[in-house]
Amino acid sequence: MKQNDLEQLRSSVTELNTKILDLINERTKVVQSIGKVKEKQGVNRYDPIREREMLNALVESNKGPIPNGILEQIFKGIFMSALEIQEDEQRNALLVSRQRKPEDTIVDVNGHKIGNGEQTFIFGPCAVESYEQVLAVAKSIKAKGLTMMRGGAYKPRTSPYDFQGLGLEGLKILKRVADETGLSIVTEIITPSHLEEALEYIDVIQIGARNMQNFELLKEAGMVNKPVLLKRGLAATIDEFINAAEYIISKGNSQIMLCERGIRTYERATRNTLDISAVPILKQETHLPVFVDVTHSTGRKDLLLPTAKAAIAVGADGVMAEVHPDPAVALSDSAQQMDIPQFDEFYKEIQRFMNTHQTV
Ligand SMILES: [Mn+2]
Repeated sequence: MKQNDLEQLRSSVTELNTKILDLINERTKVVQSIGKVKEKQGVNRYDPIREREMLNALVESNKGPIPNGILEQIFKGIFMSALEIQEDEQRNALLVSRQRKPEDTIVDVNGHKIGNGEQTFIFGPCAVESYEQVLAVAKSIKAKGLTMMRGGAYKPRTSPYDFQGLGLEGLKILKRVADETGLSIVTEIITPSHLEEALEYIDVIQIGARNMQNFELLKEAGMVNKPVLLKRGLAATIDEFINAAEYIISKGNSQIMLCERGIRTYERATRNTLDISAVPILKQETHLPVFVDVTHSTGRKDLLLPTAKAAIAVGADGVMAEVHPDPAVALSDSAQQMDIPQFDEFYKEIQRFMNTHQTV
């Protein structure tokens, strides 16, 4: 074969490649239109039966020389790519997605702005146990010039025989302390039926890890005019986490903060495994502020400070940790809560870290 012939053949291949490319793109456009129609009808975009029919038709009309097995492989690849494009579009179309809204969402809690580039700290006891207990922590928070406090009145616990929280009485204690100190209250609500009653006592609705896929609760939280702190489920993927936030925003409430709190892995050195890379991923994928809960992710007091530094270094909008005036007698999470002197030291070190590393 002469050199010229080879070049000619190669240029026909190049030409055919371009034709195939144009056809694949044309096909993709048609598939996108189908996707839009299906979306309106609310039907699933992936239709395996239709895919099988198309493959069979192709095999039937195959005149060769391409073997049927390879033909199927090629077309499965084409089908798959179209589906992936549709899935990407679906993800980018989410209301929480940064593609949809490039600007950061800034959550306003009684005038305190979260997500504006400065870090917010949320401290407080695991559970509300008494007025005196909450007040002691509140004073220590207030003394640091901070504005927010956490504390659980409803405690979803692993065992039904563990302390379940003071319920409404706990909310009243939180409200009393909030009124006396001016702090804003973040507290977990575990069922839609408690929500309305709780609203007058609290400033931020926390939806806990165990309730991240309690869709009724998410929808209800989406219908109220109150910021929501949504924690990542202990076995939830980032995609599932983002979709949980979508449940809230889809009902109208866009004042949402995400909180990474560790996920369950095989590792037992920590209570959960802090997925620190979730922070920049969530910041890229969504426009919502992102917190890291260093208490529940590590379950270890000696790791609170290093993980809080990591959270700030990696771009978190805030850090959450538990503080109890006397952790040894705490009714829940006693091993991992800081006492007040430890809290003072923790906060001093964190501030020192932030001053030496310009994080904004
Ligand atoms: Mn706790």
